[in-house]
Amino acid sequence: KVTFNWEDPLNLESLLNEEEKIIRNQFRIYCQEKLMAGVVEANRHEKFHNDIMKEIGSMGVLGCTIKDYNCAGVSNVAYGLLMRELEKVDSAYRSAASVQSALAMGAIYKFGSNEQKQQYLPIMAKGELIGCFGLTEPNHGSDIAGLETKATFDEASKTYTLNGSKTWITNSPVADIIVVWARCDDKKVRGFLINRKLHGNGLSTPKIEGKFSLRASPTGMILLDNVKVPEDHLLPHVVGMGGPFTCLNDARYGIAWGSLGAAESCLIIAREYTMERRQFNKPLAQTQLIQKKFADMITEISLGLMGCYQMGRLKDKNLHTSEMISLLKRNNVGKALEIARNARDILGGNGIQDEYHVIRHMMNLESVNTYEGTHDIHALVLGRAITGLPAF
Ligand code: TGC
Ligand code: FAD
Repeated sequence: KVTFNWEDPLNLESLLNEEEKIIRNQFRIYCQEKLMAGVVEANRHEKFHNDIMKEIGSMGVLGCTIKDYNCAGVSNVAYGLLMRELEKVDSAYRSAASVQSALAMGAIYKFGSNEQKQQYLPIMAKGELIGCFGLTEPNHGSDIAGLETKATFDEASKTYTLNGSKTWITNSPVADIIVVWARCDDKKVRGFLINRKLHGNGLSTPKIEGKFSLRASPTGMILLDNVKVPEDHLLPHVVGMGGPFTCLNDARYGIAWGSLGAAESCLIIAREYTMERRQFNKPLAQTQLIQKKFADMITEISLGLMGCYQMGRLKDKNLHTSEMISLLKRNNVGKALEIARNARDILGGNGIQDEYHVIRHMMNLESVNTYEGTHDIHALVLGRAITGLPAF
């Protein structure tokens, strides 16, 4: 007899292959036993342990869709399942993994030379070198095509000199390999790899203080004051904004899965809470308003996950478009944020206490809704696709 499982209403499990289930189940144990144990302290005291990158690297999670270079080469659905497990714990850990995998390793894999790939990808996959991705600038967030950071080439020394500033950069304070997108003398945008050990003169990456969101991973600036980068650290195989945007597609896809992981955690916590908590002589769970909220939550989560699954299979066959990813990133993060806010409300006063986790997810999702293209910017991407008229 087929029974309804509220934790997997549309039976996503039946669509996964054995390899995807095994990868997901092994990683779930690490996330729930190891990462969960430290997350409240990490969030409370803004602690990021570099060892976490090594641990998740040793499990094959970093750059896991990349074939070769000691990466796992798993399906896009497996990658999504891993991001979901990470974000069930905290969006900051998924963020760190997204940036390392999709943005930093992704830029090198897609646009780097063979030498750059050999030099950096295997050690980044192990989490022994941490990457970050510098695109946003103080004067250019959503309208990033106007970026002002400059790269000037000197023929005699065969070096580029980088000047400018990037802001709101995940992991920049702890990064060893800094991917920076800059405008060259011909006004075109290109990508550069700054190896902090080799090219650190003139580079600083101050942490942004006072963050109420993603506290378990550092966010900072990248300040470039005549930083010299040899020409062999230019990413040779891309020119123009298509470069960074292509990397963003992969990270946004991971966020679409991950954000629903955070939402699932909020639902589970809220459900357990209301089964125990009695008001007016009955469990809160036995009230119509609470049950309606749960019904809305499982509906949005399960529909969102189905969309992610379909997107992942299309991505494996290279049949996806960036608009599809905009649709899912926008909707899933928006729904996850709404679910977290409702779960917070359901927990009453306890909802604002970090030991109940929900407020942490809620505050994290505020960032997730903003970064990698805001909720409204993705609406405008879809609006342009529907009408043919750019309204940015
Ligand atoms: P537009 O004229 O549309 O395009 C310029 C060129 O880029 C190409 N392109 C894309 N290519 C691949 N994938 C995409 N998603 C692409 N979107 C655009 C396009 O084909 C064109 O190529 P070409 O060869 O014809 O020149 O660009 P636009 O200037 O009108 O901008 C459109 C808009 C607003 C959608 C875009 O600027 C945008 O996406 N803005 C949002 C900025 C953003 O997402 N920033 C993210 C920063 S990184 C980050 O947040 C990391 S958080 C990490 C974490 O912790 O998880
Ligand atoms: P703005 O672009 O100034 O937007 C402000 C508001 O205006 C938004 O609501 C937006 O939707 C709205 N808006 C903008 N344009 C329009 C329009 N035409 N019509 C209607 N509304 C509009 N960037 C990186 O490069 N690398 C990173 O690793 C990274 N990590 C991040 C980590 C965190 C915690 C955060 C918060 C941000 C991070 N970012 C990163 C930056 C992020 O991508 C930007 O914050 C985001 O793209 C939005 O840019 P902005 O903050 O400048 O907002």
